[in-house]
Amino acid sequence: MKVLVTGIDGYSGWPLALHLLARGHAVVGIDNFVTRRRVREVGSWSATPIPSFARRQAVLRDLKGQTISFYRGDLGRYEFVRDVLAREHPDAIVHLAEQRSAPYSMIDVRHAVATQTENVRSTLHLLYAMRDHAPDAHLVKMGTMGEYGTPKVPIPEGFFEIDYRGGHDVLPFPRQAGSWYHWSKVFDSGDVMFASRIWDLRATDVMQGVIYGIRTPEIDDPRLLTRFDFDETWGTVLNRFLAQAILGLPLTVYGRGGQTRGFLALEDSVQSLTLAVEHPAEKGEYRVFNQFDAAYSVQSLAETTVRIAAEFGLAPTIAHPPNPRIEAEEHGYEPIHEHLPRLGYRRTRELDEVLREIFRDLRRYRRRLEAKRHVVAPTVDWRRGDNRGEIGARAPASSPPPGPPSS
Ligand code: USQ
Repeated sequence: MKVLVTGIDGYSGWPLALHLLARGHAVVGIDNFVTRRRVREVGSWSATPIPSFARRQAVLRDLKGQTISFYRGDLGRYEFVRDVLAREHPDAIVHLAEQRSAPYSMIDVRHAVATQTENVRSTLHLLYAMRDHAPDAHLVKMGTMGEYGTPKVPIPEGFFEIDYRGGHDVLPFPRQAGSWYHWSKVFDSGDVMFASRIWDLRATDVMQGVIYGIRTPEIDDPRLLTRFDFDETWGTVLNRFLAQAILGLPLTVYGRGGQTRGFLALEDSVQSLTLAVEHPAEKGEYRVFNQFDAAYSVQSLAETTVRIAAEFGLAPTIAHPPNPRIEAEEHGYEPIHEHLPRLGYRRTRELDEVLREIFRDLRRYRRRLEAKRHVVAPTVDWRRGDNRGEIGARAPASSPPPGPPSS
């Protein structure tokens, strides 16, 4: 198959591209490198030194003889999207190129509006370009489990049966997102569902949980590493806990720590997306996959991190700063996860094993973590309208120690 990966330079996009290539697919990529810029905007960088995309392509060619056709450009420009689809005619499009951080979207009105307009616009541009230039292609759209919130009933995969005042129907399950970012994904879901219906497109909306991890089997050389974010805005919770443990900072469990989410190792996320690509939806079908392995509370993940950290001679403590977010801190969580296992999905990575792998890798990049320790603590507060003054406010007066140039 020919697979177009938008956001190919990102945390998930790059390992996905490597995996698709390893399975014999042709890969075309798009990126505008906005994540690299925005991570710099909050004063941070990837713990892993990641080369430029051109260098990534060259390394891939030298090491594995594989090539990626790459278009640098912005999905916010319709002509660009249209031209790539008209030229490439992909069989599948994995759309990862969206602003992916909840805290970033909550910084202030500019960041909220940028998140929602960019995310919704890029998806609409892809849908229109598919309609006219790749009507048989299958869109695998990255959504989020966070669209559903934390309701007191089991969370189905997209749709549920309902009896109401004598009527019966199968309807989209209600969405109760928890940030402007998560709401942007809700709007996308509505748009993709509607476009599939009116234009007979194929689409899979992936409600993905929180990802953790640093490696996939194809990342077998340090020059092929993907980015690893750990700052308050771009790092996901478990990756942050590991960075905090190495830095000797307390693990920041927000509030009571009963917040429970579905989690997934990077490698298994790549596996799931590949399964979706290789088992396309039917024409006119809009299907929803809940994509996670297991649900954990934030507190239990902090405790697991402490246990594994001890194997590495580290003794992190757990702190409970006031929760900067507005979210339930004690709740049930029962999401359903049946579609992917039916397609052959099996969990390949155990939590403890992945944490050990991250510790081993991150210790090598300790100096890069040290250089940015001032952007690890939470500052973006959901209650405030303007958080700009807080971001990176703990920056040291002297400049940080130099590290290898990379984002
Ligand atoms: N949390 C802490 N301490 C921290 C960071 C986070 O307790 O230092 C808590 C948060 O309050 C939240 C949970 O951990 O309850 C998850 O936070 P997160 O930052 O790891 O994840 P989130 O903001 O929900 O977003 C991430 C990705 C996003 C993806 C989403 C999947 O950034 O792209 O869509 O996970 S989900 O959470 O299922 O919506």
